[in-house]
Order: sequence, then structure tokens, then C-alpha cells
Amino acid sequence: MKSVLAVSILLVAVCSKELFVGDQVLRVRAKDDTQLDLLRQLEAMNHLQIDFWRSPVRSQLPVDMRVPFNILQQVKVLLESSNIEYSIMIEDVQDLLDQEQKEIKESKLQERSSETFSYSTYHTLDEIYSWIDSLEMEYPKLVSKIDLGQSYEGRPIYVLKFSTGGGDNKPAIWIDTGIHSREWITQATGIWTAKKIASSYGADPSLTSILDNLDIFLEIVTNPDGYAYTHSTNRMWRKTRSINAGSSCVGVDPNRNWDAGFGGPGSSSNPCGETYHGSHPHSEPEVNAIVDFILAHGNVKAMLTIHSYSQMLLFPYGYTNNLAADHEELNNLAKKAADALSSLHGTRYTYGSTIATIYQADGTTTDWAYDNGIKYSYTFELRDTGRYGFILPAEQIIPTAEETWLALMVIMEHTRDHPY
Ligand code: 0X9
Ligand code: ZN
Repeated sequence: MKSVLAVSILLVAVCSKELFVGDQVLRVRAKDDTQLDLLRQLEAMNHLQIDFWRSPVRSQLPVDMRVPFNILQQVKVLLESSNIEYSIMIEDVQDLLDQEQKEIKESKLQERSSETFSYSTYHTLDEIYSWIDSLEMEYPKLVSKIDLGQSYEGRPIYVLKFSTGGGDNKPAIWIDTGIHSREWITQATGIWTAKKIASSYGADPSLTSILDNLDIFLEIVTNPDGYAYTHSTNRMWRKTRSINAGSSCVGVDPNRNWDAGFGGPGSSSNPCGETYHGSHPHSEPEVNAIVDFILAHGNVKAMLTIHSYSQMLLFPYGYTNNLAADHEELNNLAKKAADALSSLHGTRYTYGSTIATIYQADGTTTDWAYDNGIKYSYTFELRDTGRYGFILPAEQIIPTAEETWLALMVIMEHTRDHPY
């Protein structure tokens, strides 16, 4: 009896998931700088555990905050007494997460009975890794898996290489998804995209000519520790899982960890912050692995990093107001890509440089890539604009991936047609 108890206590300790019962996501719009300041102060109070899905940047821009149930009333009173308008985007975060889990279980049953992989559900890390192996087996001539090294917690980091041959330094396009672990729509889009690339070669003339001229690298789970943690423990986890010396807070924002304007005000110096930049550039093995790979490769022409949410297509810079030398070209291409994307389901994207379109962000992938000579350097922020935020219903996976593909193709075609 005692041992049964011990085992169940252990199980609870190992499996217990963070719950978000009664948490709400509020959409707030600051009317002026005083209101904005107040929201900023709230964001700086890490101990309150308010999770800013979209940060206060400028008045009028929407701010989305997940407010824990235990302080919800106080926060509402504070907002009301400061005349800050808000609306409730998500009534109960846990309800949405329960629904998400229910759908995952249902599609698992379906997958088992039909012995097929479903592209319209969310998958665990293990499922994605075995699917990667099956893709490699299905398309042995085109697809190979490269081991990039290990994550902080020792998980393998894989990148898929799509190549029709021609040596190791053929010009290449890099795509990564899931560097922020809770942005589940991105890893799911990565899976769909991998299958799309593999199955389009020889069938779609444009993709075929892209792959005849360029290799494509696609890293689907760019933050494997974080992703595993979103499944096991905390669905809302964004950062890596590295331990920070001198702090009980875990993790670094892998999109503030790159050596491009590293450590500036568009990142947090506090290990408890959601945009903590880390102790030094490329401190995170998940980031460092990509840096080493891309520098060693030496011929990457486009770097596309995929996030959610907000429906935006962003390009350098994030760390400075200076325009990128190729601003015109990048902006025209962004417009073309956004137009192609919206042609399918009418999804509207805004586009522009990161700093002008969302906020100052320092140490980001896109800026590092651009400063290292990769001209076609873009960040996607996929669906939606906040109705579901990071908890996008699985029925939107395929439509999201399909429309994103059209934008990716525009950028890849342009990269193919503009060698530099
Ligand atoms: O803040 C971020 O890291 C990104 N938004 S997210 O909600 N996905 O966290 C935007 C960063 C802008 N992107 C780059 N310049 N890379
Ligand atoms: Zn992100």
C-alpha cells in the first residue's frame, strides 16, 4: 500500500501539468502614454505572473495578456480605475486547453485505426521525430536528416535537408519553426511543409526548379526541450529550458539570444523575463547549433523563421531604426508574399521591418542572418490575430500551412531568380 502511494505521488510529481483554470486573456488598448506606462509596469512585475502574449509597445496597438485567475479581479479593477478599456478574448484558458487535448486524443484513435499520420492535429516531440524518420524513408533520394547536436537537456536537434545533389555548398534556403515552443501552429506548419516539399518535387514545376538550384533546410522543432515541456508540464512555455546561474527562473528567449544588437532594450536582462537574452550571445545550444551550421555552410541565401501569432511578415531590422540596405527589395517581396498568402483564404498580413511594425527586438534570428550576409531574411508570425492566440484550434492547421506555403514559394522563387 505504501509503495502504491509512493508511486502515485511520484507520478503526480512527474506528470502534473500546470493548470490555467479561470485564467483569462484580456485584450487591452492603451489610449495614451500614461496608460501604456501602466501596462509596462505590470509587465515588469514578473512575480505577478501575467503572461503578455502581445507586449505593450505603442498606444493604440493591441496588448494581449493572460491573467492568472488569482489576480484577475484586481487587474480588472486596476484597468477600470485607470480608464483602460479591455475586452475578454479568452474566457477560460483551461477550457480551450482541455478542448485541445480532447481533439488530440480523438485524432490519435483515428490515426491508430487508419494507420496514417494526421497533418491536422498537434503532435508530441516523439511523434514528430518518428514521422521525420518515415519521411526520410519515403523519399530517400530527396530527404535526409541532419543531426545538429543536442539541446540543453540532451535531446537531439534535427534538421531536414531537401536536396537533389550538387555538393555541400549549393546555395540554400533555411526555414525554422518552433523556436518559441508554445507556438504550436508553427511546428505543425513545419511538418505539413516538409511533406509538401518532398511530394512536390517532380510534380510542381516551380518547386522542382527551386530544388534543382537550391537546397532547402527545414528545422521543425527548433526548441525541443521547450516543446517537450509544453506537452508535459506547461503549455504556455516559450523559452528554452536552460538553468540560469543565480536565479530560480528557467530559460532564455531563443529569439533574443543571437549576436545582433544583443542585450539591447528590446530584450530583458532578467532571467525571469519572457524575453531574457541569456548570459551571452549564442549561450543556448539550440541557437549555437544553427549558427555553427549556417556559418560552416557559408552559402545560405534566405533564412525564414516562423513564429505565431499576429499575421505579420517582418524583415530587418529589429534592433535599430536604420533601414536595411535592401529595405526596398525586402519590402516589395514581403508585399508580394503577403498578397499570395491572402489569395487563398483571405487571411490578411501586415508587413514591414520588425521595429516599425511590432517593436524593438534585440538579438533576433532575422537580424543575425541579415548581418551575416543572408539577404532574404524574414520572420513570419502566423495566425491568428488573437481570438485564440497560441491555442489555435487544430482545424486551422492545414489552411494555415497552405496559405503560408504560397508566401514561402514567392520568397523561394525570388531567391532562386536573384542569385547574389
Ligand atoms: O518577440 C518575438 O520574438 C516575436 N514575436 S513572438 O510573439 N512570436 O514572440 C517577434 C520578433 C520579431 N522577429 C524578428 N526580428 N526575428
Ligand atoms: Zn515567437
